[in-house]
Amino acid sequence: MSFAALSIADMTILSIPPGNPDKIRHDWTTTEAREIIAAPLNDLVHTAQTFHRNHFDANEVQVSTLLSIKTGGCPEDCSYCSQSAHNEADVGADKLMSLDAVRAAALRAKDSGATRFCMGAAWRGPKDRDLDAVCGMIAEVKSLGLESCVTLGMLEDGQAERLKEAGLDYYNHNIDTSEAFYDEIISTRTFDDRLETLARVRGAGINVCCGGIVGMGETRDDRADMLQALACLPKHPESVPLNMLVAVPGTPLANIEPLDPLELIRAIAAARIMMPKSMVRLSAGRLEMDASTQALCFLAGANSIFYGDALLTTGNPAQHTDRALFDKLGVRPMPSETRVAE
Ligand code: SAM
Ligand code: DTB
Ligand code: SF4
Repeated sequence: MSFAALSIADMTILSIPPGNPDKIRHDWTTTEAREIIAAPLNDLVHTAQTFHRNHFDANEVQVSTLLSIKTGGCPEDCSYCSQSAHNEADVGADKLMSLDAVRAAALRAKDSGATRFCMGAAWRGPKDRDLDAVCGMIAEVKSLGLESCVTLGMLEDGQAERLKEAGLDYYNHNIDTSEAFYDEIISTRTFDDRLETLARVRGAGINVCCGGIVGMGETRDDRADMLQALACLPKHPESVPLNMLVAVPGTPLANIEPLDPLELIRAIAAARIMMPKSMVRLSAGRLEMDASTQALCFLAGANSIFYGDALLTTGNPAQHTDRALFDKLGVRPMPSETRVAE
């Protein structure tokens, strides 16, 4: 398939009302994905923006706030991560946060305009007693009228069902990179382990938030292959976070050469074309990006961000900076709503 053919096909599809399931494909080939991500940038961004407008208000961006409820001391060896006990980053190992502290943080997030509250824990997977505590946190977040999301690592049988029962809206579990590059980044689990947890989350009827990281030394083809894997899941993830690596001192990737931001923009545009109804989140790495790069990310189809001064262990733009960015771009926060991709 040539990219030109994709654009022509899209013109036909555009006359179909938005939401037409015919447009949602789960049979992308890696050849197609690699052609799309490498297309001339103007064609790529134009097509992505056209797809974007078919399903979304192009001036709305969903706003999530992130909280690390259990920081550091993680047994996994993810080479990008400050929280791995295998790495030398300057992050201690904390205990699970109290329910009161979580409630207070969720209230602050709500007051500042976030619609989704995401809680992250540095675990390989939750123990059952940890899960009880997290279920209490989810119920609390829901009672404030916020959407809830957690990322707790790999799940065992029955754990996803318990989270669903507690009212969980989204589970974040990233495939992080292509299957071929996976072993270069993590050795304590496999790509298939991640897919297994994603299937458990789906099976329990929880929305899936799944994406990855760019800038870890992978090739453009690896980025295309990662997106192809996401777009060929039985159902597209409702939310696709694309993180630009935050190179943390003390991690094996600390001194890696920064990736050209245009490569992130290409990845976002390809994600938008291949998973047109998913929310694509411009996630980690915004602190290092200028307003023009972020504007291009939105033009390429990103429509969600993390809002608040911190991510998990690293920084994020100050809230007043993001409000100024939204004003400058004429972007509005997206009203709360749980979207369902296909
Ligand atoms: N421990 C759980 C897990 O790995 O699934 C949840 C927390 S983990 C920090 C969530 C995701 O954050 C990772 O899968 C990775 O995609 C992203 N992430 C972690 N450190 C990052 C970094 N330094 N730069 C960019 N993204 C990062
Ligand atoms: C995701 O894809 N990005 C978020 C969230 N899911 C949990 C985490 C970004 C972490 C960035 C590095 C840090 O702050 O430690
Ligand atoms: Fe642990 Fe998650 Fe960090 Fe990997 S990414 S070391 S699993 S907290």
